[in-house]
Amino acid sequence: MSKDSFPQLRNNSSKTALVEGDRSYTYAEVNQRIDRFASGLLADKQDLEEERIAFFLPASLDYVTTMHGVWRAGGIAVPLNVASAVAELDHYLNCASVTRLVTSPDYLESLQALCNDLNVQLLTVDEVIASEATALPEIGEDRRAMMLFTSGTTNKPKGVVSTHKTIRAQITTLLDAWAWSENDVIPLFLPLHHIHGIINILSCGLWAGATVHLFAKFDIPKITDEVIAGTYNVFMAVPTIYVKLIQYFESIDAERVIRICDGFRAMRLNISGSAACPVKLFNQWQELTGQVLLERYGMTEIGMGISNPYDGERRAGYVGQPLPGVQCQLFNEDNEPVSEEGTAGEIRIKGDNVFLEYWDNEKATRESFKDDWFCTGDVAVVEDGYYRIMGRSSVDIIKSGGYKLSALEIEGVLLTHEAIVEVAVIGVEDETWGEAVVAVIGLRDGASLDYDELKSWCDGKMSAYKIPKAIKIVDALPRNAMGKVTKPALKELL
Ligand code: MCA
Ligand code: AMP
Repeated sequence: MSKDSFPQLRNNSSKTALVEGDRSYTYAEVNQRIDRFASGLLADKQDLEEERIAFFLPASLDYVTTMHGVWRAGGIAVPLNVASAVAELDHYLNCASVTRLVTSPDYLESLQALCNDLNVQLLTVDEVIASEATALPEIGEDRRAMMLFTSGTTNKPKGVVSTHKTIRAQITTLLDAWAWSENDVIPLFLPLHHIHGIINILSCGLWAGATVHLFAKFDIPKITDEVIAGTYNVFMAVPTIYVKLIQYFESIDAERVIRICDGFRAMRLNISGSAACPVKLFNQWQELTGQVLLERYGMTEIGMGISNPYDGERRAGYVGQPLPGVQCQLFNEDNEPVSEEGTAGEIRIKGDNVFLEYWDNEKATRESFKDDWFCTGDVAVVEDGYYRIMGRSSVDIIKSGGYKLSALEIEGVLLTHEAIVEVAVIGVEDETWGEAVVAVIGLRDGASLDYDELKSWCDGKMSAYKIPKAIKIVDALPRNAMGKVTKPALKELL
């Protein structure tokens, strides 16, 4: 990243950048640690030349040090999901041809065997950090910077590669649109292998010179204590988090609920995104806290694309208008632009915010662009000047708790179970999770399967949020004349 990025870091400001538990770190401390980490990564090299350095770290000073250190040394940062199963990590490390994996001492033992198998060097942050910073390379804005894995309609997640320029565009448009300032204080409890946590919260916060409070998980009692104390003035989360907060309010005494809601009321901004925010939830949150949720729409490949306004009407059930610098156009099934309001079309996006490529997958990259527009697969309509997301064009994509899941990937794992001969995974509407994963299963003759048995079998084979929440055993899956499973028909079986 060029020298004018993350100005407070570069200026060694004495302001607090990060709070982690009872420790806090100034921009100057973080900056110097990043330089020493980048120097250690380089050792005797001038530039990492886009070497893929993965990291398996919860939200922490170490995470920030590693991400920025890789950027400054000219590598590609590959942040991994710390809730991943080993088989998933195997895919990420292999797909990205990762050479080094950085983690904390806590995870060394569980990652060592995998790293040995894949010939990946496993290191802790402290092992990498050099005693002194050395000269770091100039990194052009068009260089590759980060790879995030995203599920698609194919079996295995693909690596979405963004350049330094992509990341800058994704951050800077939000700084203006959401009026970030160095007075902001925000909690970060979302996972740090997705845009929402990485760009919208952590990177915007650090670029703006704000203070980011890091949590390894969504710890409701601790976070709401800070809300009561008036620590935060901005809050960003997926809809499931707001649902879980409301459920928490139902389990605590009324006095505490009032104090928490007052804490939210005093904030300057509450944002919801990553999945549709139901109108009921939007209204409940406003009644409880007085906050009118700002809903926005984004995707790993584009960062944020469409947002309700900071100043102006935030309309329930709508995601607003394209952000500055983001070109957005709806297209109908004949590939023609849709200009009139009220007609649905696929959202396609152009702009510096759009990713460069799917790693090592030229075919998928080519197929995801039409005439230089990135095709999101999301269908929307414009009504009275505001975009409304109507859903996805593929039934094989499920959004659960804000995570995008591939039904095919889950089916692929379930099919390796000895009792299962056929399976179809679908997303079923759910008040807490948005959609819940349900598997419709056909069994081998004479076999039986109960849910708890399948759930524990899935443990370790996939991240917990991918494990079906319910199963339905059927004699045969419904198929159309072509022999293809008809997923919409499955929902009627449930
Ligand atoms: C967890 N559980 C679930 C799910 N997830 N059950 C059903 N569906 C799910 N999706 C179960 C676990 O199996 C466990 O069950 C119990 O809930 C507690 O699990 P835990 O992981 O502790 O849950 P949690 O901490 O309450 O997690 C909920 C969460 C999390 C905090 C909302 O899902 C989350 O962080 N989601 C955000 C993901 C995100 O950042 N997405 C952004 C990507 P048991 O007790 O039986 O074991 S999208 C993006 O970046 C784009 C660009 C965008 O637009 O933002
Ligand atoms: P991901 O691939 O995890 O980045 O997820 C991106 C997808 O999340 C988008 O393609 C949309 O389907 C969905 N999404 C993000 N924000 C919203 C929103 N506000 N409303 C509805 N869907 C959303």
